[in-house]
This record gives sequence, C-alpha cells and structure tokens, in this order.
Amino acid sequence: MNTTYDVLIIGAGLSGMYQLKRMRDLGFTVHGFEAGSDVGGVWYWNRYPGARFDSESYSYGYSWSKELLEEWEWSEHFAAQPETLRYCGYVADKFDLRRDFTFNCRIASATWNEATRQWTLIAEDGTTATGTWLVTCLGPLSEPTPPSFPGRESFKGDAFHTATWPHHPVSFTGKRVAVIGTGATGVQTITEVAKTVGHLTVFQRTPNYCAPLGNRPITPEEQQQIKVSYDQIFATCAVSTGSFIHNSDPRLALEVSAEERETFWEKKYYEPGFGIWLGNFADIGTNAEANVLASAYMRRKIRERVKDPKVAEKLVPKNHGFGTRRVPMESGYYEVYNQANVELIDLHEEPILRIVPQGIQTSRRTIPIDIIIYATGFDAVRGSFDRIRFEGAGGQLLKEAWADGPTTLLGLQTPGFPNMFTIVGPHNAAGFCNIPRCIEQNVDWVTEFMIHARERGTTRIEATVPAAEDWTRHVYEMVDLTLIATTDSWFMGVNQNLPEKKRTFLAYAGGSPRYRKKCDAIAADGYRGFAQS
Ligand code: N01
Repeated sequence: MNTTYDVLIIGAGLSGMYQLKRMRDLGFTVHGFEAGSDVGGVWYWNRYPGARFDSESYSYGYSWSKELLEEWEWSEHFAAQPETLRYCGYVADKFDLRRDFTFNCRIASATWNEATRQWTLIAEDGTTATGTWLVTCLGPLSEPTPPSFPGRESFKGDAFHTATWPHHPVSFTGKRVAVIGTGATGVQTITEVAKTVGHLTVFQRTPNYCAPLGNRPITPEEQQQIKVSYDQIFATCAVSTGSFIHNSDPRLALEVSAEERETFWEKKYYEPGFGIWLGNFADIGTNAEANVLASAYMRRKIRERVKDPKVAEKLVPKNHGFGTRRVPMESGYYEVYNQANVELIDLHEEPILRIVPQGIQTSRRTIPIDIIIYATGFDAVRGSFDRIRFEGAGGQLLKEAWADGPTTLLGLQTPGFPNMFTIVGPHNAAGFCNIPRCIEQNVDWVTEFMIHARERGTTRIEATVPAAEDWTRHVYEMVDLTLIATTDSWFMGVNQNLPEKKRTFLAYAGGSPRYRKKCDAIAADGYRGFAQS
C-alpha cells in the first residue's frame, strides 16, 4: 500500500467525507483515517436514546450533489440519529468514499518534517502515512468527558457515556436508571428513557432553557416541496447568522410593546426548531436588558409545564440568560418531571459523593441504580486535538501552543503548524453553525487554497503570527459584543471535569456570513496572512 499522499485526512465524519471527495475529484492523492469502524463521525458515536437533529433535516444534508438531494428523502423534519447515520453511509456508498479511508485506526501522532515539507501520521496500531497537506476533520465534540466520581469503576450495573453508546439496543424497561447531565444530550436522553423506564433519577447541576422541537413526519407533499426548494433553503441558510433557516428578527425586544413581545414569543416558542433562539428579537443575545425579558418568558414556560412548583423551581435557570448557552431542543422534556417514576436531584442541594457498586451515593443517601448514563459532555473543540500529539515546526506541540487559548487564522490554521488545516477548528464560524453548511464552506475554502498552491508549485503554507493574532483579537471582539461570554459553557471552553483547561472562547460569534466574507477577502488577496513558499 502506498503510504505517501498529497493529502492526509483525519476523521470520516461529514467534514472528512466531503474533504476526501473534493481532493479525489481534483486528482490529489488522498487518504483518510478514522477511529470508528465506519463513516458518520458524531452520528457514528452518539447512538444514545433520543439522539436527533436540532437542525431541520432538509437544511442539514450536503448541498453539493443535486443527485443526492433528489434521491435522499428525510422521513422527519428533525431526523433521528439512525437515519442520519444511514444518510452518511448512503453518501459513502454513492461516491465510493470508503475505499480511501482506513477505519478502526486512531491516529496517535502527527509530526511535521521541515526538510521534506510533509506530515507523518502514526496510528495507535502502528499504521503510518505521509502527506504534504494535513486536514483535520475531528469534529468539535468528539472527546467525551465522563466525570471522575470516586468509585466509578466499582459500579456493578451498566454505565455508558452518551457519546460512546453501545451498538446494541439497551432496554430500560423495569430498570432503575440515572442520567447525569442536562445539556442538549441529557435532555434528549432523559425524554426518551422516561418513556419506558422503571424509575429514572436525573442529576442536574445547571438547568438550561429548553424549547420545543416541534418534530413531525415529512408528508409526501412536503417532500415534493422540499425537493424543489433546495436552492432557496440553502440561500436562506447562507445569509443567516448560524446558517440555519432561522435568522433573527430585525425588531428589538426593547422597542416593541410588552403585548407584541408576548405574541411574538408565543409564536416562536411553538414554532419548530431554533426559531425561539436564533429567530428571536435582534437584541436578546446582545443586550442584557432585552435578555432579562426573554429569560423571564422562558422561565414562565417552564413553570407552566411542570406541575410541582418545587420541581419547576429546580428546572428554572437562574445563573445565566436565555440563549447564552446552547438551547436544548425537546419533545416533552419538562412533562417527564410530572411522571411519578421520575426524580430530579439538584446537585447543588444534594451532591454526588461517589459511585458505589449498587448505585450512586449522594450527600443524603445511596440510590440503587441499574444503569448510569453519563450525559456529561465533551472536551469541546480542543479535546480531539489534544488527544493527538501534533508536533509542528521546530518541535512545537499544538497542545502547548494552545494551552492559554488557541491563536488561529480563520480557525483554519495555527502558526507553527504549516500545511495543516483545521476544518471546524477553534475560532471558526463552524462552531456556531448548522454545521454541514459551514463544513462545506471550510472544505471548499481549503480546497481552493490547495489548488492555488498546486498551480504555483507552493509546498508550504503557514499562517503568520501577526495575521493569526489579528484574527484571534477579532474573534474575542466579536464574542464580547454578545452575552455568550457572561456565562460558562462549552463555547467558552469550560468543562468542570477539566479544571486544568483555561476558559477561552472556542467558536466565532460574528456569524457565518461575516466569516465567509472574511475568508473570501483573504483568498482574493492572494491568501493574505499566510506565508507561502
Ligand atoms: O454536553 P454539555 P451535551 N457532575 O456540555 C453536566 C451538541 N448536541 O453532550 O452545565 C454533574 O452541553 C453539565 O453540567 P454543567 C450541542 O452543540 C447537539 O449535552 O456543567 N453534572 C451539563 O448539564 C450541545 O451543546 C445535538 O453544570 C455534570 C451536562 O453534563 C453539545 O452537543 C444533540 C458533570 C453536559 O452538557 C454538547 O451537549 C445533543 C459532573 N461532573 C448535543 N460534568 C443535536 O443537535 C458535566 N455535567 C443533534
């Protein structure tokens, strides 16, 4: 097997698959490596109960093949994980992508050789490959973080992190189940598990503002309509801040009457998808006073839906404003707490002390449990990079270079790591995006840059320090215009299971249209800010 390529790719999720296809179509020799046994990335790993899109299905699929758009039919407005994984497999079959991936192959190190201007990858099983360009397609949420409760290993029942869910079905019927974590994943898991569980105990540290997803099957008429509307759907996504079909309302919450606000919010709350978050008044994400009003509305909805006022109070977020963290979308989440067989534990009142063989010991009691589900999130964005030993020019390690927060140019390159492109890397608009839309932009931009290099005989591309510092400053300026930095979340690089990680903003809050414009301007200017030789 030839182990030297023009392009090496790590990851066979939506980014890796598209990057591989583009490279191959353009005649680059390319090979990809994937830790899982098949394509799909986040959809391959996250098989937890209730996993499904928060993006409208038809706005999520790849846009680059008319044939694919014509052939594939989503069954629901917000498709469930098994269907999305099937979609990834369908794409891989249709474009014969698997033949250029090595599966079950976890890359352990990537080392830059200045003399040959090449990267060498070494996998945990000893597989090696060398290439001129390295494109990381690791996904922002690929490194799960189970909490380090003492006694975790002593547990005699089944325990799963949602992101490494087993490939076989798990039954909850008659079982005593614990779910730890109430982020977007926990909310989906809890709602699904509650349908069949014997008894469910939910351990919540920080409540979130959750909103109805409004999922339902796509009717045949809608299917026809979707097929003829794809150009319009993608055009809508292209001009919206997060590349969703929802974009903020031009009106300001503070400028309209209380009555108008209420009517608008009632409409948005019950509308399918992220409308209540991303299609809200333009100022709720930037103006603290407007945010207080929106937060009060969302709190009221929680209190209306949960029968026991004491339980409702636990579910009401108090330490952050609506939309400053990711809004979990739900399908009956709050009503779960009206079930007699569901208990909510507020970890601030009753912390977990340790896991014991028979269950979970809190400060007040030992709760017998058969299955523990850790919905405890990820070492976001940086985690999947930290896991691989990236050694750049002069022996510099990426983990060390990013220790105080990444410095990147467009979230696509880091000084000191030539020829390495980070699709959905830190400081990239893709972190805050209906992600395939931004993945396509990232991949296309990087691909164009490689074509540019090939035409000019360039074999080394490296973001310069001043350009990367400028971009990084801009990233912080943009987030400071919003309320996101006022609270802790994975956007802010905060995961309390990783106290050693420095709090630093990991996405780009200026919106995907602005990001795309900046990328295009840099390209039009001969890839300004990138040293090329
Ligand atoms: O992870 P999270 P997630 N003890 O970090 C709690 C995407 N997504 O997997 O908030 C007790 O948001 C933690 O508590 P706190 C989406 O972008 C997409 O839910 O730190 N609790 C929190 O409640 C999302 O934002 C979709 O106080 C502990 C939870 O675990 C991202 O994935 C679906 C704990 C972690 O929440 C991540 O979501 C699902 C501990 N030691 C997710 N450690 C779709 O659109 C952590 N927690 C399809």
